[in-house]
Amino acid sequence: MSEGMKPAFRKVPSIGKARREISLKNITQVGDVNAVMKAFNQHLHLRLMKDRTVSTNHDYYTAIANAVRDKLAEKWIKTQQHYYQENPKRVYYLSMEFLMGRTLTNTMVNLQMSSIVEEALFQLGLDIEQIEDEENDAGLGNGGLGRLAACFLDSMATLGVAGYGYGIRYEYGIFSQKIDNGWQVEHPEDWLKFGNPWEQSRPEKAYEVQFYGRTDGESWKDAQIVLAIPYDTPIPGYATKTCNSLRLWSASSPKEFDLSYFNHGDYVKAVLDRNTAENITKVLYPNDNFFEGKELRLKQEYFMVSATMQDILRRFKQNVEGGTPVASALWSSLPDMVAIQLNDTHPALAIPELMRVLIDIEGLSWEAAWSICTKIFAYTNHTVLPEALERWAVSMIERLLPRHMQIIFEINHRHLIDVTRSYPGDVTKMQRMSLIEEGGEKRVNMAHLAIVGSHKVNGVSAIHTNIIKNETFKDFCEMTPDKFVNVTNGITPRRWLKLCNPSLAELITKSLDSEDWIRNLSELERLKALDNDEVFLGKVLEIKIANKRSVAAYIKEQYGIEVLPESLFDIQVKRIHEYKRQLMNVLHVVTLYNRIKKNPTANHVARTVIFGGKVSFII
Ligand code: D6G
Repeated sequence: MSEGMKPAFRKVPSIGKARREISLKNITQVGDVNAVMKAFNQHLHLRLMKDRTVSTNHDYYTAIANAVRDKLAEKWIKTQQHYYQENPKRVYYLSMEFLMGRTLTNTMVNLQMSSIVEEALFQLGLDIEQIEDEENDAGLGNGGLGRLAACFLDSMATLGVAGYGYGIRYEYGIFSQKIDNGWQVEHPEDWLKFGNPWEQSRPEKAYEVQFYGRTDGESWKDAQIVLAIPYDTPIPGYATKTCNSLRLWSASSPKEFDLSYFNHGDYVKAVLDRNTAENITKVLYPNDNFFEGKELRLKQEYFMVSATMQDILRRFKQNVEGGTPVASALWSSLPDMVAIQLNDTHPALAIPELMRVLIDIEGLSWEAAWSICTKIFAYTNHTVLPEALERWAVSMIERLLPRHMQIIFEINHRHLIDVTRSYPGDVTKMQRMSLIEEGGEKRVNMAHLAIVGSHKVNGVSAIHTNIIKNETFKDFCEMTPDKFVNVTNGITPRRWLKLCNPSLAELITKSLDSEDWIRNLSELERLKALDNDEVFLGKVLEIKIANKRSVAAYIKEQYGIEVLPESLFDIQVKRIHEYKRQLMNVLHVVTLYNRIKKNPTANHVARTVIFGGKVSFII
């Protein structure tokens, strides 16, 4: 029996003492605990068709995940029904990455059922922490950009905003890292191998996405078709009825994919070739802050954008006219009903795609379509590193998306007329502000496209926004200063405080005599009043040392290294990248070491320096 197969029967109290104490305090309804136990047993028996003698830890995880998921179903259906009835303005967050991590514990927190589930598993004699460990991370992102997307979803649901995440259901997310003889070795992470209890496929809502072909005047002809199948994940808000959706697309080939082989009788080859289409959503590009310029990545971007825009417009039509064709006057109300946030330029093809649909399919004039477009889109810039900025070769876009290339040229033509009007005769400014970079291989500057097609552009911290305003996009900011704003990135305190550090969360709630901080983090300001309170500070230190002991035990178990829990933990965990200055950090460690060597008897603070991170190799 392999390690992973060891049954999670509890020998000692299975959860940390502090965690169980918190659990027990919070349980008010014994009936709720019994109901969870019953649901767990039902899923084990009826869904997995197993009993306790043959079940693996993963089976227990699947059973409890399904029991928790059951609690979401009603909220999810009701929220979505409510959106159809009330028709609020929808906020769409388009992102090529969603770094969701694990869902079970997060769902338990947001549904306020952690204590009940923990107690139910305890009474069933199961080790909850071992079972939680069975869940694979949904690692559909590289770092900050993808985690920001995940945190925004949690916040929108908690605030009751009708928000939707749209992205790609990669079969392989970020690689798993092994260190072999000091070198990183990447392994594919098959996160869907045992199924994903949190997703619900909706094959009835599949769309066709077109690639290649040619333009005939202003229409797109002879394109190849790939199907986009939606998979929905519920996004419950914290302590609210709201449950929003994350919709991720998976590529599938249509029945008639590559008809030529079928027609020539090569049935097996025809079936095998379906993989070409299905490869589109196979793997996440593991680049953090680096533009690779591969055709498959461009396909991924357009695939996500095309399916998403069709879905957004379908929902709009369903709401305004019960699904029947929308009169052209009604299209002008689209910006009142739809806001689309572009997480970096990765989904920026949504701009020419919306233009194409409104003009070529819905019959709107260029002017009407452009006015709608620029009211709907907003663009978040994440980086000013030149090597990270997307600049797709015109020749590649022309081949893959011929009609979009025509539209981008037209957007640029009209944009440059505006530039000339503002700065007559300034040719170098026109060159700098063009969407098309000349000189060498012609390229589309996707940031310029995103800026021109949006009504707001934001940086992600005050300092970053100042750089994009004064340096990176200076010309654009001078021409349209009101477009540029700062929106400092944040994190959800539900996952990153309440869930990660339950003891500290409890102390905060007790000290403030309120749980309001869980929804409104600025409430933490009230802790300032305790900055000299010996009792409070003593408790904070106690919690901190207990947590550091857990980390020390983990490090011992994983790496066989003993660290001093009493030492200062100096931790840098992020993608290994030149601009993140891990090297500078190492030099600092060397400096500290030299200081100790020089003066060993001085009063040095013991320090444990911890690095964590993955490297992406670009070939
Ligand atoms: C989620 C929950 C499901 C609901 C669906 C609506 O999958 O109950 O029917 O969303 O999706 P749209 O019609 O808004 O795309």
